[in-house]
This record gives sequence, C-alpha cells and structure tokens, in this order.
Amino acid sequence: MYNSEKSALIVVDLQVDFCQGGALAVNGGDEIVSGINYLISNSTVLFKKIILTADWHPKGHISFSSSHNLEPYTSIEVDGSSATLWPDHCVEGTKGSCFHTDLQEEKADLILRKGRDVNIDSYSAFYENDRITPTGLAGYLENHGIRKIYLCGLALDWCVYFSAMDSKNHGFDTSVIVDLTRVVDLPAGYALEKKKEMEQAGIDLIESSSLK
Ligand code: VGL
Ligand code: ZN
Repeated sequence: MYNSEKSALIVVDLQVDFCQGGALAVNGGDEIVSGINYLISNSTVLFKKIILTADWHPKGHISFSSSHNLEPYTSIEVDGSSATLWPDHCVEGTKGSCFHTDLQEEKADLILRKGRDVNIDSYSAFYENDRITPTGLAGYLENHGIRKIYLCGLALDWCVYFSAMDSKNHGFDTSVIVDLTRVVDLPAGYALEKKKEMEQAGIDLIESSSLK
C-alpha cells in the first residue's frame, strides 16, 4: 500500500555533464527531466522527502582517464578490484556539475554530493566505492522514518544501480522508476544484466505511470 509519509524520492545525478552535450552524456538524459519534475512538484502527495544526488569530483579525480593518461571507458586495477575510467566529468563548481537547468532543484529537501575524495569514486548514494565508507544518507532517511525508496535519474546501470542495491541491502523497500532513467550500456547488454540483478535482489522495477 502506498504511504507517502514513509516514502522518499532519490533523483540520481541529473547533471549537465550526464545530459546531451555533456562530458559523459547518457543517451536521452534530457528526456526524463519533465517526468521527474512532475513527481517532484506533486511531492506533498507522493513523497515525504526529495533527495537530489550530485556527482561532484575534485580536479584530477582518480576516476578520470586523464589522471592516468589512459583512454576513457578503459579499466584499471585499484586495490585489487577493477575500476572504470571516465572522461573528466562533474568537476566541482563547473557548468557540467550543475543540475540540468530545468530540474526543480528548489524543491529538494537534501542535496547529497558524492565522489568528493580525489582517491576514491562513489557511484552509490549510500556508500563510496570502497563499499565501507557511508555517505550518511541511510541515517538521514532512517531519522525521518523513511521505509520506502523510489529511485530515478542517471545512469540506470551505474549510479542508480549501485544506489538501489545499497538501499535494498540496507532494508529499505526499494523501487526504480525505470522510464525516468537512461542507460550507459557499455558494452551493449550491460544495462539488461544490471536490471536482472536488481530484480533478483527484490528491487521493484516500475513505471512512473503507476505513481500518478
Ligand atoms: C556516473 C560514471 C561516473 C553516474 C558517475 O552517475 O552514473 N557514472 N560517475
Ligand atoms: Zn563520476
């Protein structure tokens, strides 16, 4: 049963650099803004808290291929596990780090910046990529009595995926609003794999029409 008193919406990384023309543009990223605004502007009905996350890296961040003199979208070993390298993106304070200009940022209860440590990436809104350093988001949600999390934003197969898995593992009832996400899907088929993993973990993949 839907209970807005216990629900929160997390809009993941809807920033200029992930939208058309941006440094790490996700195909169709712009297309989801109006649907997300619809949910945000009806928030008194639907959600107790609106959280916007922002990828917000210092210059020379470890996740940038330029920091290693390598090509974007290659992988390196970091502390025994593989890490994907990206074009420079969401550098703190640059135009690319801003939210999409149409996003109704003024309605946010909390803006969470992640990827702040130059030496570690953070895909998830809950934990940095060492998987042990918390961002504090789980505590915030718990303190506000939130039980149910809805996620949307960019990209489905990276930051939305990691955030959703952590949300579920933390014990929150978790849904991803799939039509309000877009995928990187490199290599092709990767996004489908991640969707299946989310379903197997018990995350509901839903459509925004079910919330209207
Ligand atoms: C993201 C790659 C690198 C994302 C962030 O928001 O999905 N992807 N940094
Ligand atoms: Zn990033």
